[in-house]
Amino acid sequence: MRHDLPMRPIADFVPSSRFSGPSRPSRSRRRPSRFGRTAGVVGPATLAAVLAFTAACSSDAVDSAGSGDVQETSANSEMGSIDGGSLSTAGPNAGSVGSGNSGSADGLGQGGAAQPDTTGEVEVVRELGHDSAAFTQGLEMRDGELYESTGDYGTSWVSARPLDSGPTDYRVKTDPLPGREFGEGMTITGNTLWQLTWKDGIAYKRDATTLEETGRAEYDGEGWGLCTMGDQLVMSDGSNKLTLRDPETFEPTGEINVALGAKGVDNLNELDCSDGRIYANVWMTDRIVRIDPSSGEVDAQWDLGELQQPRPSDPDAVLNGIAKVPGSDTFIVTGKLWPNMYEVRLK
Ligand SMILES: [Ca+2]
Repeated sequence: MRHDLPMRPIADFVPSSRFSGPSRPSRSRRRPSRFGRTAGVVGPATLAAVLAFTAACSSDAVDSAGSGDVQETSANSEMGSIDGGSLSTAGPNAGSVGSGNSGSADGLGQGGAAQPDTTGEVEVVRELGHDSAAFTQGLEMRDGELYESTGDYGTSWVSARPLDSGPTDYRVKTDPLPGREFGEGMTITGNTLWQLTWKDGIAYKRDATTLEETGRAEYDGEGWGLCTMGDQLVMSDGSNKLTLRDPETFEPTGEINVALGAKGVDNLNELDCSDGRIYANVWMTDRIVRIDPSSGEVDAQWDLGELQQPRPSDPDAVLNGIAKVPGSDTFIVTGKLWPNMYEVRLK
């Protein structure tokens, strides 16, 4: 199945009426308090991580998003603008984001910076089944298998199954976390899988094949999304700040503050690190943004509001879950409690 979704203004996919009722289930997450930072990258380790990530991705850099209408800026040219890891909003596009006069109709500026009110094209390649009991918090692919972490109290597990298997034909699925813990995003680095918790401050370290627990780490603040960027982990906490972490110890090593133009992009949730970029679901919207890790700038964004319609009635059943399909130019995307996943190209 294939159909192309029309572009529409971003104003059309800010939280819709189905999310704005007077009461929201208690398990829903509340808006965090940390807002308002502008784009930037902090810390020398950040620079090293970005450079390593860019190098690691150079072989297939921007192979998907760089096609079609998307006009990429050379990551290397932006790397050159970072000076000793200090806060950077430099780069050739600084100041152009949101200026309203440098963008093209595809949602990107001439230099690769997104315009606030336009989006890229979403091409749906095919529809797949998804476990509608999965409160999706993390999605990632490795060796042809789809790994998923889920949330909510009592239903926070991690699973793995072949991508083309039935939606509940799991090769392995863990027991739920203790009922007081709320699972969040996950990522695989080497043979380790890290699983976050929302407010519990615990990152579970698991064998990536068996999903057996092999250790734990503690962290401050909330855990939302996670992905692996070269030799660093990238973690979201619901604000516009992404924290870089050591993949062995989980210790923080740097930060990326994400903005579109001069405005911080809050509620960054599930993440995918690929193509030299960080992709993020924006919680409670149908929006995926693409972040340049060297600057924190959103350089493209997409509206996935046409997927999984009609949506499940549960107000928590929002878009969440993005995983690059290795070796391809497509992503698997889904939502919490959705009966379907979609393989898409984000152009
Ligand atoms: Ca992911």
